[in-house]
Amino acid sequence: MKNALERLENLLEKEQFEKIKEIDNPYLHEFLAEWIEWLQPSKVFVCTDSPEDEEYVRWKALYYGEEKMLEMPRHTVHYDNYYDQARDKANTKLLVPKGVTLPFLNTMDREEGLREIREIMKGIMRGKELFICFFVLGPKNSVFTIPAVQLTDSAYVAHSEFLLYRKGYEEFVRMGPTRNFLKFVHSAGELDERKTSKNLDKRRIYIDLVDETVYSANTQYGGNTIGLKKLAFRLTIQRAVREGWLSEHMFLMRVNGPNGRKTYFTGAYPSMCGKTSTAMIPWENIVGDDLVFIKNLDGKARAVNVEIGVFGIIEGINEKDDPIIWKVLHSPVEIIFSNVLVKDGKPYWNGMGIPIPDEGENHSGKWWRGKKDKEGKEIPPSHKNARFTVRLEAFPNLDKEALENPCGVEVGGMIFGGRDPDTWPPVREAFNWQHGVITMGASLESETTAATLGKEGVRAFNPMSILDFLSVHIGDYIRNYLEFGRKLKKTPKIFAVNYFLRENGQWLNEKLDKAVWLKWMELRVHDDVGAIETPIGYIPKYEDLKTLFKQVLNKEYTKEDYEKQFKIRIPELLAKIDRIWKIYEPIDNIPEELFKELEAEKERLVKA
Ligand code: SPV
Ligand code: MN
Repeated sequence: MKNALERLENLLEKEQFEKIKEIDNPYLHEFLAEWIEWLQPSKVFVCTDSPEDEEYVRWKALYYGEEKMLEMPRHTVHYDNYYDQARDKANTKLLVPKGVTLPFLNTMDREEGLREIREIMKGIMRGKELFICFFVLGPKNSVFTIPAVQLTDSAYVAHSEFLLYRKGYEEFVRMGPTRNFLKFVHSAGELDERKTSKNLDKRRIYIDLVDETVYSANTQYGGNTIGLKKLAFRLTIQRAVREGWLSEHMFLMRVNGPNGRKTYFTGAYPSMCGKTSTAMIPWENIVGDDLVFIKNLDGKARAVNVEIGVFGIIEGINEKDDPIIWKVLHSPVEIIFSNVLVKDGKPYWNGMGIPIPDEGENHSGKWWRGKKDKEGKEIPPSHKNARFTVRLEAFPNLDKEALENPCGVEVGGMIFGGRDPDTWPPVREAFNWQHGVITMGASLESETTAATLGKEGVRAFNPMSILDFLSVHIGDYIRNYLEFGRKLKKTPKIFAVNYFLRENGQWLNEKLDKAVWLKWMELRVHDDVGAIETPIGYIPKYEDLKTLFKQVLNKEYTKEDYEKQFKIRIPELLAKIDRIWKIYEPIDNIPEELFKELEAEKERLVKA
């Protein structure tokens, strides 16, 4: 039997083989040889960190028709199959050894799952080109760095990754023989005439937790395919819980306090609940909008952005509310638009605040004109989950130093937020780490959105906004969180926000009010303002908010609005505690502290 390197020499053209040979890693060679033999691509391209190799991928995305050029230089559009434009939760499964049960999570017997996915992927790349790409998660040369290799036959997926992640070929060369890397194998499968995945009945996303490998087949939507994003996230959560750090679904941003003070916040919100738009508030500074690693370095919680780009929701982005994103989307930086409306080479989307064409190419087909789909549903101009992919360096408000710092930045505050119509006030602060982790993070509920396939607007339990991605037992996950805080010399303050309070069908807040909550939280991190103690934590005083509304938004803030927004909704809060209690109660292995905290909160509410 030939060794892996010899097999690769046979499988690859000379120039490509030379690139692989540079990496002295038999584990990588074995993985590559096995999968190239199995997938049977007709051509293989290996991406080093060179600009030429990246350019090759970009060009191939156009050549194979997965992307099309738009009028603005460096802008392209990509379409996914009409029924493949959000994460497919039902077909995303964690492959676990026999006997392992993970509450809430979609698991499958590992042996069986591997057999099925291998069968689906056998020869799936015949007639196609395979791209082998190397990236790292987190900054390079740091305690946070995690290397990863991606195999994909989608130049769109590879191109997206070049916008979203730091290049990692040199890192693989430097590392030499190690098993310490994550592996992703993706195939879009057979494509239709629009170059979108055709065999959706065989769409599968299988996450092998044992071998730290993710397989994704017959899908193109980024959340199902971009290996380093939500697929890697499952693997890094598992590592984090084993090793005692945090891998979270959070933005990372700088809030600018008085006298040039810089305070960093992380924020965990489910998809489509204001995460990106919070991180993009024009007068604050973004570091990242989706994923962070947080480690205890010298007793302090320090965070890095896992990524260097944004795969953001485009719906509702308009010049007034999102001036920075708006400007970036209209400048000639490299951007992939997906599932938007295109007319005469220009992209349009729902809620962009200007009149848009009533016909053109969109996510439903080559010619859309207010038609209905097979289910009789009206098709809007763009998909609700239509997205843009762009590097963070395009944003003038990027905190570049924080993005690149190998030691990350100290976290001053951690925010949890969901889409909650009737229970939580717009902002409040936890009494302490444990109170925040349990009654805010672990008790988060949010209405479902178009970011996943399925019904929208249903209140759903979503602890730490992570449930869609969790890969370990929820009890272990929460225990790790509590333990992480206990070991810190200085814990970040924990806050909860809710931008979605409604009364009689009316929003109680305007879109930019969140900018005021942020400034208040910044002041609280440094104990610069007082607060009112309530049964569920500390809430702002009216006078402080009034001043901040004036300073930040030049807006009058009435006592009447304050009272409506910040009244403590006791029956709703009690009902919520009951719901959360019932969710955790039947599960084994939930930390005792969770029930104690919930009980204490309930008592405070009953007495109030
Ligand atoms: C999200 O839905 O939370 C996203 C996009 O950030 S996805 O890659 O689909 O997860
Ligand atoms: Mn996300």
